[in-house]
Amino acid sequence: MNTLRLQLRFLIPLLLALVMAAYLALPLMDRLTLRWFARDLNLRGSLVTQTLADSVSEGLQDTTDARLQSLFDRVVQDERLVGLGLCSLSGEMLRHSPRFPSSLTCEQAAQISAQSDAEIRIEGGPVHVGEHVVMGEGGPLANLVVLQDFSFVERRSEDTRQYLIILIAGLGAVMALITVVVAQLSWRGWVQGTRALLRGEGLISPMVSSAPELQPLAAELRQRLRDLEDEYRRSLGPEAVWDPDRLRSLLRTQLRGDQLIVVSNREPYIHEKEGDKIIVKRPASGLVTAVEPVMRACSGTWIAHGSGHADALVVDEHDRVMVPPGKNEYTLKRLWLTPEEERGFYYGFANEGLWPLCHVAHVRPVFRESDWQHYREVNQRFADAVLAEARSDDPVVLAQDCHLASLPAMIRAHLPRATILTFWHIPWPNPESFGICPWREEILAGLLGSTILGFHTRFHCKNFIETVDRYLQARIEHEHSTISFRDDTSFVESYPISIAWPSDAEVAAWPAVALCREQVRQRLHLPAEHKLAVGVDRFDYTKGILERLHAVERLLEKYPEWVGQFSFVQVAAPSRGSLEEYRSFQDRIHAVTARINQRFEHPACQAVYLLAEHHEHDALNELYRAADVCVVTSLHDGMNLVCKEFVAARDDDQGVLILSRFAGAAREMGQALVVNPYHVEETADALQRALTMPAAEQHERMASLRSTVREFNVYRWAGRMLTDAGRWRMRERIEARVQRSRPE
Ligand code: ADQ
Repeated sequence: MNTLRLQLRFLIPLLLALVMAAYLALPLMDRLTLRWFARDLNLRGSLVTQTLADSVSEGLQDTTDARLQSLFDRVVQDERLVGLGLCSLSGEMLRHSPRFPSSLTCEQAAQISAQSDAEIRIEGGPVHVGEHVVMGEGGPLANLVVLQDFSFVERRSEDTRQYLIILIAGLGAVMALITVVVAQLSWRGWVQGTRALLRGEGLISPMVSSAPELQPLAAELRQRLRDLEDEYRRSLGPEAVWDPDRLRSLLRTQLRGDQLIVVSNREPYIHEKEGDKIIVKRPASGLVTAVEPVMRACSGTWIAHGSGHADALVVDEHDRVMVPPGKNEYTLKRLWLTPEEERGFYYGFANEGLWPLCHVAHVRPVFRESDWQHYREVNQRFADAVLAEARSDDPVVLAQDCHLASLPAMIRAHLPRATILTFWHIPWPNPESFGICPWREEILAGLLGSTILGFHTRFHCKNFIETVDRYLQARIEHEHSTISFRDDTSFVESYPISIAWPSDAEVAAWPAVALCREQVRQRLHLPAEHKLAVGVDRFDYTKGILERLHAVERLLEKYPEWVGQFSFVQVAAPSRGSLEEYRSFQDRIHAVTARINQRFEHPACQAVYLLAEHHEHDALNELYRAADVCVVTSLHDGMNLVCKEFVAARDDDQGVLILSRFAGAAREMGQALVVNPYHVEETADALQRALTMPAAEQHERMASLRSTVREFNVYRWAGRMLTDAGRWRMRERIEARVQRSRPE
């Protein structure tokens, strides 16, 4: 409808101009035609007069007039010649043919003949009047008045008028068609160009749109977008440290208090029964460690699988419970899974399939059709829960991790305006490795329902983009890191995750480092000066626990003076114990620990303490503060938060971090002793170096690590993602406005 209106704007003036042209051209054409024919008839009249001159001269000498009469009768047999009249030089009618009008005198004929059209109307129709001199040998003899039929001129004029009207109408139609097509094409080019600009293409590189006439406007739009972005950045305040207040203010201003919904498989609080009492546990999970402080700062709703035995006892009729217990800062909405669903979705597809697939830690992924079915069904149930919780058609949804790869597209199908931020907490492998997943296209298509897709490192982003490039028909714009697939565009970006930096009040409440050292050593029956290294992990084969034990064994072998002087404490939270791969791995760790302890048996201590149980946060903090060294030797890790927790716990600026180069954290924590965990000798040497590192060097390294983690904390992680989401929403709003004003 709008397109028609736009086209009419071109067409109506065009048609008016054509009608005007026809209106002016037709009388002009008539006059011209009349003049041309009158001139022709004049020439013809002269010719007739010249031809008859001799016969008229002889006829004038005949006193009976019979010769002239018979000459005139013969000549006017020509159907175009209506009549002839012979006038004397003094203007007297001497003779005329029978149809010559008797009312026409010689004087009148001379006057009419002098006019440009020289036309009169007689009984048979219009005639042309021409007066021509009849020349004799001695000069002019008389004037011959020739009357010729003029009606054919009118007929021809009529024909010409018709042809002219048809020509103008045809010309109008062709011009209208060209106008419509050109207007339509130009409009498309315009819209494409404007859209490209709104996507930010024109901001960095010159416009690649098909509408060169947009160039002058592009500069203006670019300027306007830059102004808006500057305004946006200014409103965020100076580049200060990110903290809960700043995050809250970001939500209030940039996201205008929009609803925030987090979705993950793992819940942040688990209610369990202990005798008659219900207790609350925090799961050992990097995801929970990172996302929980963000939720506390922003309120909102967290949808997760209710996995605790007493979870159902504490929720309301909508399966909701306010958490943290006693503080009630946000809503936890629990979703219930049957044991079969949990087996297929969580243990099967996510943990036996995607987890080893993405970590490439030499454990074969297992893909079962039934697991995939469960995975899809459970993702759909999470998506339905999001739809049920959404209070508007454009909530901000934070989907977490590899358990929910299909979720973004499922939400997008019903809430096309939602801003979906998906964060992939584990690594993303290269295209070849990912290619072995039988449902690789479906997984990628599901993730590309996200508005923003986050990974810990640029390297994982690059791997993801290359994987999409390999397996999907999608448009990738590398310079802007966007992927357009079907009708959606996703922005792929790295957001290194972190921890909540402890507040001054929290730190003030911690027991002193000396006290922590003493208590931990007492608990393990160790002397006060005993050196301790710690490892804290979920009991998972990707964490490099076995390689770490081998390194400890090599240290004691290579530097035997440490036997009886040094111990390694491994805290391992039971994880995924119902999977055979995990059970056999855990058995192996127990066996290797026993072997090492036997080999380096000493009356004062064990070489390795394996504490295979869940620890509360305070207990872990005490251990971090008591340790001389923290060892993180993941074979492959998205980020790893343990190393950051260790650093945050050391307000005494002491302690040494040994960190695997295959953990995402190694990219920002260069002051650690970075090792290749597969290289046992290198890790053993790093242990030796850490145990003998002078306090001054420890201080220097730890202070630098602490300032990095303090600045790059989890509020910054969430803040950067939400800032990008805010910017994206602003662009979408502008684009929607352009769309609304765009003709259909
Ligand atoms: P995880 O592999 O679970 O998560 P990781 O970064 O190693 O994460 O953090 C584990 C968390 O569990 C830490 O907060 C730690 O304190 C806690 N934890 C470990 N052992 C524990 C125990 N015995 N008792 C209690 N708590 C324990 C995934 C990715 C990581 C990524 C995180 C966050 O695999 O690479 O860093 O998500 O994105």
